[in-house]
Amino acid sequence: MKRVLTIIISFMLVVSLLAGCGGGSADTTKPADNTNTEKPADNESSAKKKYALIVKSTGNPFMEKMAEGFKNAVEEAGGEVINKAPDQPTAEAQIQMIEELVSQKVDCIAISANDPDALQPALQKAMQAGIKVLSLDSAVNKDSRIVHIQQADPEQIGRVEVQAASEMIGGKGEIAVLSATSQATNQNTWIEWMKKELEDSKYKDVKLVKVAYGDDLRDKSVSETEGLLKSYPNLKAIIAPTTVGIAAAGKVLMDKNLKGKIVLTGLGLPSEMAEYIEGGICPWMYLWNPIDLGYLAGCASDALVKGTITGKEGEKFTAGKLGEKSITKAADGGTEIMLGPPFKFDSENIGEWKSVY
Ligand code: RAM
Repeated sequence: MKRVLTIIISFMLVVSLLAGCGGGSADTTKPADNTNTEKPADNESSAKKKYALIVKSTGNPFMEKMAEGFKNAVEEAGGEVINKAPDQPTAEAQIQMIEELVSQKVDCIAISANDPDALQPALQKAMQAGIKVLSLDSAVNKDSRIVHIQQADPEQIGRVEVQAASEMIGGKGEIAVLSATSQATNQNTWIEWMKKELEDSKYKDVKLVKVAYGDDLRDKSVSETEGLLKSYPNLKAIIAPTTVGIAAAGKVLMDKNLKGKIVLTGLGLPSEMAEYIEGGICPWMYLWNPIDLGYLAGCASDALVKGTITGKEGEKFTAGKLGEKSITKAADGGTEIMLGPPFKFDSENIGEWKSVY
C-alpha cells in the first residue's frame, strides 16, 4: 500500500512540475487570468498583441540585427512578432505587405521604408484601422506614421562622413558616394547633408563627381563600385552610407589592390568591415548599434499599443534596458525618438566590436 502511495505521489509531482515549466516559461508577463485551463495554448496566443516589422529587404545583415533587437523588446513585453522582408528593396513590395498585415489585424506596424511617400495610402489605411504605425531607420513622411525611430542626427551623420573622407585624402581630390536605393529616405537625407558640408570653402579642392546606387544589393553594389573606378580614374575616395554598399566596395578595393590609392569610409557593420579597417582600405567609418535601434522601435511599439505614449512631442517612456526616452520634433515636422550619436570605428577599437554586430 505504502509503495502504491509513493508511486502515485511521485507521478503527481512530475505532472505538476511539467505544468509549471510550460506555463511559467511560456509567458511570465501575461496577466494571471488562467481560468480557461482546457485550451491554454489558444488562450495565450489570442491574448498576445501582434507587432509586425517590415524591413527594407532580405539578405541585409543590418536589417537582421535590427529585427533581432525588435524581437527582444516585443518578447520582453509579452507580444508576438511578425517579420516581413521583401526580396527587392521596393515600395511596391512593402505596400503589399502592409495590406496583408491590415487584413491580419495586427496591432502595430514598424517599417524601414523604401520610399518616404509611396507608402502613405497603405499606412494611412492601417492607422484608420487602429493599427499603430511607426517608421525606424528609414522614415516615411510625417502623415504616414505616428512617430519615427531615428538612429542618430542625420545632419551629424552626413557631415561627419564628408569630414572623414576629406581628411583621409588631405582635402584634395575627387570623391564619389555609393548609396543604397535612389528612394531611400535615410540615405537621401544623409547625402543632402554631405552636399551642404561640401559647400564650406575648406572643401574647395574636394569634388563630388557622382552618387551611384547599389540598391543595398551586394552584386549591384560591386558592379557600381567597379563602374566608379572605370569612369573616374582619378577617384580618391568613396563614401558608402550603407552597410551593404561599404562592404561591397571594401571587397572590390581589396581585390584590386587599391589600398593607398583610393580610400573608403561611410557606415558599416564592424563584423563585415573589420578586415578592411584592419587592412587599411577603410581607415575609419561610423555606425550605431542596429540591435539597439530595433530594440528601441520594439519598446516604442509596445508603448504605443499599450497607450503609454501617443507619439506627441514631449512625451517620455521607459525603453527597457535603454532607459528613459523622449519624443522630440523631427526635421520633417513630425515627431521622432533618437537612439544616440554615431560611433566611430577604427583600427584601435574594431577588434572589440567585430563580434558584437
Ligand atoms: C543599410 C541600410 C540601412 C542603413 C544602413 C546604414 O544596411 O540601407 O537602412 O541604415 O545601411
